[in-house]
Amino acid sequence: THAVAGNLVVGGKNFTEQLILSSMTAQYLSANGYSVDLKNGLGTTIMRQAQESGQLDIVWDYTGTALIVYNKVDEKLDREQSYQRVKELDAARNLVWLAPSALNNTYALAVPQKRADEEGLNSIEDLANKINLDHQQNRQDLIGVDFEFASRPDGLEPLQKLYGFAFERSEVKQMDPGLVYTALHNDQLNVGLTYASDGRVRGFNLKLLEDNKGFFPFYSATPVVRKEILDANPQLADQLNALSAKIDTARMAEMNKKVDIDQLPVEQVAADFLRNEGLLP
Ligand code: PBE
Repeated sequence: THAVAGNLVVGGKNFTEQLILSSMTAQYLSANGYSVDLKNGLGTTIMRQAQESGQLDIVWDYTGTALIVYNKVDEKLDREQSYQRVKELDAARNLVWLAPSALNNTYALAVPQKRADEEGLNSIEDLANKINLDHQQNRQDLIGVDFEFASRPDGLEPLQKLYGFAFERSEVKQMDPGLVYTALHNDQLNVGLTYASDGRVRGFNLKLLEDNKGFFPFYSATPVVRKEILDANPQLADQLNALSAKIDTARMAEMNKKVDIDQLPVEQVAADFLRNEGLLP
């Protein structure tokens, strides 16, 4: 492998929050004297493989994703237990989970608030009852999901199994995660898969259905770094932990909204946040 002090590769996934977090991390570390490459726009599995094989040094990943998708743990764990378990499991692969942020980006099923009010939808259980009734009466409903959710072990199939309902294949529309919000907003879907910290949840006045059976785990966003890189850069862990300490769900949703609703550039939103928090000169 190629751990060289001062030359860091920051990775990121392909949705707005990840573009912001990875840009923020790259700008922050550059300002602290590191030379940094940024490689974002990756799917979850690709990003993970790239980090395991040493092509990415630093990423932001989510505890629930590591627990269920990478490690196939199906035990129900609370926030702290999830973090500890993932940290332990990844230590064996020389990947270090630094301090978790207070950002919990859970998946959520959402409907426009207006429709939630009209149809009395508060929880996923309410949705399941509605879908079952509609199917009995030969009515179709459409759900929009991103490509990962359609096949993840923390995704659509196991969720439906727990709640006792099932969309027909023809009722499931797979699309880019960002398109779900627009389609919901335009009444082209009955229900959509959203990310709780996405700025368009509030921007488009969507109601997140309560996960009343506790299907989803905690998804604490956390900097994950190859151990070799931390060993070669003795200040890096403290620096990334200082950044992680500034991030929570409300602040992240606000940044996501600035990009997706107000249409500001990712780099600018990331830089403004760092400057406001005193992390950029
Ligand atoms: N999440 C919600 C997904 C995408 C958004 C954090 C659980 C993930 O990146 O793993």
